[in-house]
Amino acid sequence: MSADLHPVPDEWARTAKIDNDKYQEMYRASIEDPETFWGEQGRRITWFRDYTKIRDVSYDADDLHIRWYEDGTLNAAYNCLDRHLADKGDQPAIIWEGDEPDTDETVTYRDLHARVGRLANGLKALGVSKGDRVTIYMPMIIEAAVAMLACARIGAIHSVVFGGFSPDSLAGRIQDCESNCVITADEGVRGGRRIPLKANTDAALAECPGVEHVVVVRHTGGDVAWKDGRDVWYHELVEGQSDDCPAEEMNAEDPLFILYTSGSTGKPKGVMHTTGGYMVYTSMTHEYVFDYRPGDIYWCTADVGWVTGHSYILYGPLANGATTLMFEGVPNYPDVSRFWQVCDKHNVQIFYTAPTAIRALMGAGPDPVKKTSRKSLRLLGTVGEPINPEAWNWYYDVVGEGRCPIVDTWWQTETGGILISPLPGATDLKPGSATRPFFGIRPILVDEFGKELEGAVSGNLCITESWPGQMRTVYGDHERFVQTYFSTYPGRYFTGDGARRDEDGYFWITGRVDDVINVSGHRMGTAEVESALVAHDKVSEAAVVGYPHDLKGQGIYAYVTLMAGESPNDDLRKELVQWVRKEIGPIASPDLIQWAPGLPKTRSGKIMRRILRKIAEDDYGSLGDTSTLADPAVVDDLIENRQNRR
Ligand code: 6R9
Repeated sequence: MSADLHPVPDEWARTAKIDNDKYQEMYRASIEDPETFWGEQGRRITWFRDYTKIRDVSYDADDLHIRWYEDGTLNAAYNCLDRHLADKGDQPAIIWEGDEPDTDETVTYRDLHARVGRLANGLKALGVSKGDRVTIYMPMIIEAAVAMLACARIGAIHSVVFGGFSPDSLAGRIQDCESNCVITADEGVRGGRRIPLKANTDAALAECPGVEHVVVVRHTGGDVAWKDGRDVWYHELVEGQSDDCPAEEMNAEDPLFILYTSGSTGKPKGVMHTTGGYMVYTSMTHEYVFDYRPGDIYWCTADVGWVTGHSYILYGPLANGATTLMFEGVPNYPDVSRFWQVCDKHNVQIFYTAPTAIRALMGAGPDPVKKTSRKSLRLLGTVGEPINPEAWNWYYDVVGEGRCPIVDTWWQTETGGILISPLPGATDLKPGSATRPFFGIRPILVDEFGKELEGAVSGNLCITESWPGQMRTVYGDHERFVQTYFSTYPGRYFTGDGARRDEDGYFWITGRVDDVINVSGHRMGTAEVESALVAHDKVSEAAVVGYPHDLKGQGIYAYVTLMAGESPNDDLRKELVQWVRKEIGPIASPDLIQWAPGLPKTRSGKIMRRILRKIAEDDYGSLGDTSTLADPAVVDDLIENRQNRR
């Protein structure tokens, strides 16, 4: 047995919902007879009208369609709320912990049901109805969850935009899905700093004439501008509304939400998820991957603006009648013990966070962790990017004191839920490996020609069969859906990730193989940062690549060519960083800018990113084939002048 293998602890194998025998048996059943398997699993949620059809899927580019439970009807909010009222009405549904340590609030299932009902009726009073797109631009407060569920209740499609995005990014997302209603707050607060959400919304809406209503939560009480007739306070909208709002009967394949995510080309795409399959899949993965047991306090530290927040703060946990903790703040405010203090304060059993947070906290040493108890913790999880074994071991030894298994969960906005992950009672752990596929998931590795590779090998990660939580289309652009995911390797879903499979069949995700950078677990398309840079009037050309970054996993490295007559200087460098923050948001800020008099291009004018990546990684020895370069001197210059990166 290899030294860094952590076998399933006996107690876990005995008490968990799924042990290894059960995993093997269920996995086999899910692959051999998916109809029966998913037909049974579909019953874990409540249907208004039962389904008779289970799946109808074709990955064929000419007729690409993905349908699950297509003649069933249900409502996502009903599944998250109403069905728990009889036996869990008084149980906490959401525990909210504010940015300041002395602020918190607990909402029971009964309270949450009532609050969702009132807002749903309020939205209806504004004229929002089934199929409308509602943009939600909110801090991590209970009203964000209420807003999502209120949309689901009336059949409106929510599009949550992360509060860290700029007015321009928000505007682009509002325009793309033609939202007519925005729900926001006066301000957000994170780590003691205020974020002007309403002011950002106002700026965005200057470019979005189609928005008729802006619902504003009073959160900090900060001053805001007001547009009469368009803006309405949340508390005034819900005042006098009935708690009771009948849940709209939705078809399984009616859209539940759109969530924008960066791709390797162009503007972000609106990943569209539908109702039935998504609810089945998030509820099932939440129960089994986290071995959720009634009464557990479960905490996922993501923001609801990302898919992890959608599936594993909100829909999965609430569908299971769990208690989910929602945290407004950041890991290092007021100090770097905050995560563990919150675990102690609320008696958290299951804790799910991102490797970037673990690396940052690891940098502060073990003492801030050790001064907290963490006795309640039973299981730890990670998501968003590969976790390096060093960080894994620190998480395991220092945070979990060697007592808590770690589930390293691999998945994507597109997949809706977790596809590759250990199950804590079934899977022996290896630090840095996402291990084995979840039920019904068939991952394969292919070479660049699409040939399936066998055995212990590295390749491009594809999934051959559909699963209920899979995205259905790119909103408004089905062709882009087909092109992006099903054309590189016809007949398969291509993830954009590379992976290695070891001799035990375990998967090790190595990272993106396309032009997407993973910065602190957040996806950023290089093309997006490039187009922001070239929009600056002193920039003539820009190329952006990722490079290894100790805390963020990957950092953003920009090569910038200035307009003729402009000369590089540090003020301009700062100005460009600010510019990108303003154009996209702080998460897109370049970490390093290198002035580049020219960019390496092929004779047909394509930028050779492979070479730029190597220079950014300080790996000049192996630039690979440079024979197609139009002007090899450009590369020598970039290597020589790499010191002027900052
Ligand atoms: C859920 C989420 C998806 C991309 C994905 C991959 C990376 C996510 C990972 C992981 C290694 C893990 N990723 N989880 N890489 N190990 N456990 O993060 O969705 O924001 O769409 O990002 O993140 O590269 O393709 P999303």
